Amino acid sequence: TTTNFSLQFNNKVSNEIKIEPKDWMPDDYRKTLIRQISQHAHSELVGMLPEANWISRAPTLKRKAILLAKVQDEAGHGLYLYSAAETLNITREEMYDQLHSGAAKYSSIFNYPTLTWADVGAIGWLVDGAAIMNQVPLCRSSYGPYARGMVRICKEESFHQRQGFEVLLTLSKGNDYQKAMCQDAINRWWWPSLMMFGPPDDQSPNTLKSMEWKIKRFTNDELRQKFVNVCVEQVKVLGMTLPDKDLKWNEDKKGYDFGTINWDEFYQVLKGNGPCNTERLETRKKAWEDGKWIRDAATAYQQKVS
Ligand code: FAQ
Repeated sequence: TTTNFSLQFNNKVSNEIKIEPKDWMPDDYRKTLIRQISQHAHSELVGMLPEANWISRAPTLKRKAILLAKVQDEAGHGLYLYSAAETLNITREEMYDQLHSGAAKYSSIFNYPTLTWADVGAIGWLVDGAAIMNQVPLCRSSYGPYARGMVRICKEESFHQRQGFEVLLTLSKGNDYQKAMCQDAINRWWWPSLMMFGPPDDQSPNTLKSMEWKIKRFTNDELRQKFVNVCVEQVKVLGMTLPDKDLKWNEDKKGYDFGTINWDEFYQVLKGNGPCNTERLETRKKAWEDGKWIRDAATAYQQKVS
């Protein structure tokens, strides 16, 4: 009976036994996973666009090769995640439709523009840094295919984060113009990076249930706080500053207090009103349409050989 299945499910979750695709699971657990994993996958795909903007203008051949590899990694992450979501009984076509129609979200962060080369560094350091903070705990997610996929993704994200930091470190040792470019990129990416962790816990409708199901292991605010603590130290190595005059060590919580996040901006970006929402979605849809001929050819070939 459903009650028995439900008991088994709860037992597995509380004993840290992974839930696998063929196991019984509550409908809402499945729905939540499909929502989170597919939106994560969409973020990886759309996330390629801001940085890809600099592939043709990278300052050296070495930087170009590194950036190309990083952007390709993001495509790979998208593919692992779509595969993980497919095990929950949704097709890739359905997921793409949801992305292209605007029914599914992707991370707010990718709706900001990449104005200078330093943005490539800031994305690696801050955006990939925030992604790692959020995703390392997802390696322990209760759903097996998601948890396993996250292991490799996190290894690659660590390399991305370091390459970004190294881009900024190089700029920070450069001339006055390069230093200013580095600081400007940090200033523009800092607050949107904090928004990546999602709304504050008391305004996050999904956190409670996702924590109970061990899909999420930490709340949005907990991860945001860890990220702030790490960045405050790392920015010192760059000899730069974070654009927040309210950053202050708080001995009681053994972490840094920080200024107020502009949640109005966050919700505007979610509604489609960020600086690059339209451009990102259009680019993504065009890539999909431009690829139609190869999908058609592959399907025709498959029919011929089978
Ligand atoms: N942007 O109740 P919660 C990357 C939505 S990293 C847009 O707190 P939840 C790597 C949320 O979906 C970025 N929407 O939701 C990379 C929900 O709306 P819904 C991707 C956001 O799920 C680097 C509503 O607000 N990472 O791609 C955002 O418990 C460089 C209420 O929020 C992941 O997806 C946001 N920032 O917690 C790639 C990690 N925050 O769905 C290329 C996995 C919240 O009900 C280059 N995901 N919303 O319509 C998660 O950990 C969670 O889904 C959270 C949100 C923490 C993002």
